[in-house]
Amino acid sequence: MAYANDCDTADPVAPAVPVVPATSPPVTLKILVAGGFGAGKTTFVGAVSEIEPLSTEELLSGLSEAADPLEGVGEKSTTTVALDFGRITLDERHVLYLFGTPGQQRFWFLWEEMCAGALGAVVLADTRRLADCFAAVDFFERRGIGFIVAVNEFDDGHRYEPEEVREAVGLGPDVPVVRCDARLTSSGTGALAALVRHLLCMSTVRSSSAAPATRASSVSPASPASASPVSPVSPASSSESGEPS
Ligand SMILES: Nc1nc2c(ncn2[C@@H]2O[C@H](COP(=O)(O)OP(=O)(O)OP(=O)(O)O)[C@@H](O)[C@H]2O)c(=O)[nH]1
Ligand SMILES: [Mg+2]
Repeated sequence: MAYANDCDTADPVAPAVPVVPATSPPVTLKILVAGGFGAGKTTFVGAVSEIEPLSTEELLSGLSEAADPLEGVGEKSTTTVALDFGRITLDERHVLYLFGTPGQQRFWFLWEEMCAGALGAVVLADTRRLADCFAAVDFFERRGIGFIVAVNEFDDGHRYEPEEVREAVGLGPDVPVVRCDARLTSSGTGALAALVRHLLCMSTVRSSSAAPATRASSVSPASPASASPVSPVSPASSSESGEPS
């Protein structure tokens, strides 16, 4: 039987989407969970990970308290000194790797390496110390890495409307702000789903704005190259104080 349209997938002999051999390794997707000191990053990764998460918790010392005051997170006794790592298998072809960043300022130098190849990030905000998420927001904005802000609502924290948080943090209208409880798997996966929707939306906008530039460059090879939608890490990095460099 002849088909009038190549996109017709009814032909079982010639599927429109190539079948990937089942033996090839799954595609791995990297997502960061960032935010200020004690915002709930380790808790978040632990709640959504299907494996026992790798965490690098150490007891807080008096010295670290001098650098990162415990005001607002007084119940905390440990901190992440390197990273948290978790995994979510989406399907047999796609696996999500979650990397939780360390929150204390003295470990921010690790963020640069951790963000290499990251698809996007969840920035956890603790409304008791909202300003602590500014550094993470700046970090991802400067590198063009898509992120959402997930407001982790602690029991003793004030409940703000998402739009109030957007205004206080100075987020653009496109950045989603969601509420979450980092202790709950369903809440964490909801935040991750919001991030993936945002990344898909960003990628659609980038491809449609890149299309005319591609056409122009086919006419004139000297036209400036359009930004690559698949390269989330821009070469620019900040050396300003108060932010991971
Ligand atoms: N009530 C409440 N407690 C939470 C929530 N999320 C985290 N916690 C608690 O807050 C404390 C700090 O959480 P962590 O997950 O260690 O925070 P973190 O961001 O990884 O901390 P650092 O790595 O030190 O920056 C822990 O005792 C958690 O149990 C939440 O949504 N609600
Ligand atoms: Mg932690």
